[in-house]
Amino acid sequence: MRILICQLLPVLSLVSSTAALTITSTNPDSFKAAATTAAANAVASYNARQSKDTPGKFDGTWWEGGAFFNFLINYWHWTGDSQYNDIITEGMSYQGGSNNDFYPQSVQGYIGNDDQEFWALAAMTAAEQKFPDNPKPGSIGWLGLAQGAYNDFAARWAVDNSSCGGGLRWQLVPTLSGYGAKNAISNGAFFQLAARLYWYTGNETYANMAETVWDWSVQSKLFNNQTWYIWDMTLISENCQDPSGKQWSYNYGSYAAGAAYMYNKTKANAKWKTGLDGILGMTYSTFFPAQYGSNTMAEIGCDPWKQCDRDQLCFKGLLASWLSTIALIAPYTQPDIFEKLMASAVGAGQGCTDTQCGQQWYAQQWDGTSGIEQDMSALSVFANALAAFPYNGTAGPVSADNGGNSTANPTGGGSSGETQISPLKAITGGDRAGAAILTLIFCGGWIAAVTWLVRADIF
Ligand SMILES: *[C@@H]1O[C@H](CO)[C@@H](O)[C@H](O)[C@H]1NC(C)=O
Ligand SMILES: *[C@@H]1O[C@H](CO)[C@@H](O)[C@H](O)[C@H]1NC(C)=O
Ligand SMILES: *[C@@H]1O[C@H](CO)[C@@H](O)[C@H](O)[C@H]1NC(C)=O
Ligand SMILES: *[C@@H]1O[C@H](CO)[C@@H](O)[C@H](O)[C@H]1NC(C)=O
Ligand SMILES: *[C@@H]1O[C@H](CO)[C@@H](O)[C@H](O)[C@H]1NC(C)=O
Ligand SMILES: CC(=O)N[C@H]1CO[C@H](CO)[C@@H](O)[C@@H]1O
Repeated sequence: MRILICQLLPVLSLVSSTAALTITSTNPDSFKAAATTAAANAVASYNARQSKDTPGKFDGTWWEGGAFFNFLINYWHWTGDSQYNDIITEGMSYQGGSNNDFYPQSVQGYIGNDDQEFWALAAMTAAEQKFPDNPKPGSIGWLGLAQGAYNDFAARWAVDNSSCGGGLRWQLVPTLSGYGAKNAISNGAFFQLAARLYWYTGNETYANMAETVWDWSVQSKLFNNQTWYIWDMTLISENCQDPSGKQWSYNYGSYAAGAAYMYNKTKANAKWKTGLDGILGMTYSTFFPAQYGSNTMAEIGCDPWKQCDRDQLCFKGLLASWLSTIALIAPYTQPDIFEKLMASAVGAGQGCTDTQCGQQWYAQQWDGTSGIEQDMSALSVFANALAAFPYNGTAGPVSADNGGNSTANPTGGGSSGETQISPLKAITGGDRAGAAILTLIFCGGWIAAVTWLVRADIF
């Protein structure tokens, strides 16, 4: 399907205008119009997928559905266009699974903690932006689904604390190479989920978990709380003291947003303010490079060479969504964040034609790449930059004591044996080959290199 999209879109572009999506930073309607176009293009790809009989499931990847719905919820929130709400509700409820924790049977052979976390974070976005709970009788509220997933992660953390003194593994399936790693996104996204559940519900259990994950991340050397450099990966075999890997924007964004929720809920506690400022500073200097004007977002680990894989193409969209929220719950960050979101949206618009968006937001023209992931990230920055308009400043996230009414389900997930997946179970499931290949790419090859033979045997 990925190949199909790549072949299809350039052909379409021949018969349609190649004009950019022009955004004027003083005109919110230009942001809305660009978001509407990018959303339509992304949804058209979604509707054309081969796995369309399974709501929410992308071809060849599962986690991206979580990011997709997160961005479509943002789109609805900021533009008021509800035309995609039914597919959002259908996909998110379906992938909630029978255990109400975004760990459906169909994906248990191949997904990692991070994959499941992106769905849980999308559910938190739904609750915080008042995206209506699924009205179908028996449906679990978005808050409840996020709580179910949280319970899984908390259970995994508890049974697995003999290595590295805590931390979530990257992968869940012992036969996948990432099972031997504890990485930044799995822990950063769990930190953020715990912080958001605390922010929404006020339940201190979530605050304690958020603090535990943050403190562990510092101890493990995943990030340094003096320089605020965030590494991608540590290995259990090295007691998580061997940080390595490239700089990725979503690692920074996941921890920064969690710190912002903690900052807001604790009424500006210094630990969270220091952490938020530190990580944001690194985020700006790393992912808004001076050579592109210091305000236009770039995934510096792959954009310059147009070498981003499908996962990496989504990271800018995630960062845009998180920055937008950070600006609303830590208002002192608004001058910096709004300037960067605006410039990034203008740049992303220049990188699109009417039918597709590229990946280099700084190129000032379409860069020749296309795919649902490029459309998704562009959609996110167009929609989430709308937060910068003054009359939108009051449209920040809501919590249970401030207008949020998503239904809780504090006992979902957590107890279904996810923590004890057997290796045998891991080799069933339709997407195993695709997942393995993506996993290898995502890992940057260095773990993969040593385990390739083992994996090749298995798959
Ligand atoms: C590990 O888990 C055990 C049992 O749940 C608990 O008693 C212990 O304090 C935990 N250790 C760490 C380092 O979290
Ligand atoms: C807080 O959340 C935890 C974890 O789900 C739960 O066990 C506990 O009962 C909750 N406390 C309150 C006061 O709701
Ligand atoms: C950094 O982490 C260490 C160890 O957890 C802690 O003692 C120190 O207070 C932290 N510093 C900052 C600036 O948060
Ligand atoms: C927390 O967020 C609200 C908006 O949701 C904002 O009005 C308030 O100032 C924030 N608190 C702090 C300490 O920044
Ligand atoms: C939440 O409030 C909205 C109105 O703001 C209402 O339409 C919806 O039914 C409520 N949802 C629940 C789960 O009570
Ligand atoms: C949620 C919200 O308030 N959205 C508004 C943001 O600004 C645009 C442009 O004026 C409005 O159309 C949206 O309704």
